[in-house]
Amino acid sequence: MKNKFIVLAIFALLTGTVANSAPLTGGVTEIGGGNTVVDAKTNTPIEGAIISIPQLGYKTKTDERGAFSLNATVNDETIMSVNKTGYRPFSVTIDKNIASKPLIIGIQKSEVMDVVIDDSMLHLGDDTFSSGSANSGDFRLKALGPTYVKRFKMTSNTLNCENYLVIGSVIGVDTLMAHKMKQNNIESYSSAPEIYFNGKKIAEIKLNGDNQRIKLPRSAINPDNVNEIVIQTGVNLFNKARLDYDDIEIMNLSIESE
Ligand SMILES: [Ca+2]
Ligand SMILES: [Ca+2]
Repeated sequence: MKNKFIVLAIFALLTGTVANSAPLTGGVTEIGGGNTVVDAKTNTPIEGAIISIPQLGYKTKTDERGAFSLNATVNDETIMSVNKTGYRPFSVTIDKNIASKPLIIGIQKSEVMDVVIDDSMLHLGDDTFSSGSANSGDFRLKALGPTYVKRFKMTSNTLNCENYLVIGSVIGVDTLMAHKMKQNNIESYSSAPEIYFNGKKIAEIKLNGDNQRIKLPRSAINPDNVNEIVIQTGVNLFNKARLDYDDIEIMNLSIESE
């Protein structure tokens, strides 16, 4: 019997059509080999892609066959990121179960108008959290504080497109919804992290997960000028004694225009 391989492939929708090839669309498929990074469109193996697990301080590279081994011990959910020049930053939340199986990862070529806002791991909060919080066992990076602010340029061409803020991965969000979805096991949930674009609130992050896409209102864009994204983490709604920010980790922020 052939082994089953979990295929992790997250693909953006390009003008309404799915830009990936058939073998990588399913959740589980049968493809030989170990961990591999391929081009999502052509299935060609990608050499020299950097695989990192920031919380473990782990980094490795794909060989000429696009193959890599994960010589890291993954227990709780953690974020794995794949970076390669010319491709969109990719990240995925993995756990012990996923990491123990061969991973086939399809990454997408970047488009001219893509803007990478941040490809590092960001920890928002105050470094205080209960052991039952989502992914608390994995937090290693020091918190930046409750707020992340980043300014970046957007061209006037973006006014002819649909523009999205893409969040590669989010872990540690302790909202009521995350609790209901069993992403944590604490009763004292927090308000949802909020996202602002040029001062206008555009979304709340209610759940942990990968590839969260938030549409940017066209009327709020400053064409050929500086634009600003602010992410404000939530507040524990049960801790009346002091302000307790929800500790969360975010990886890979970019703007994609389609
Ligand atoms: Ca906290
Ligand atoms: Ca948290």
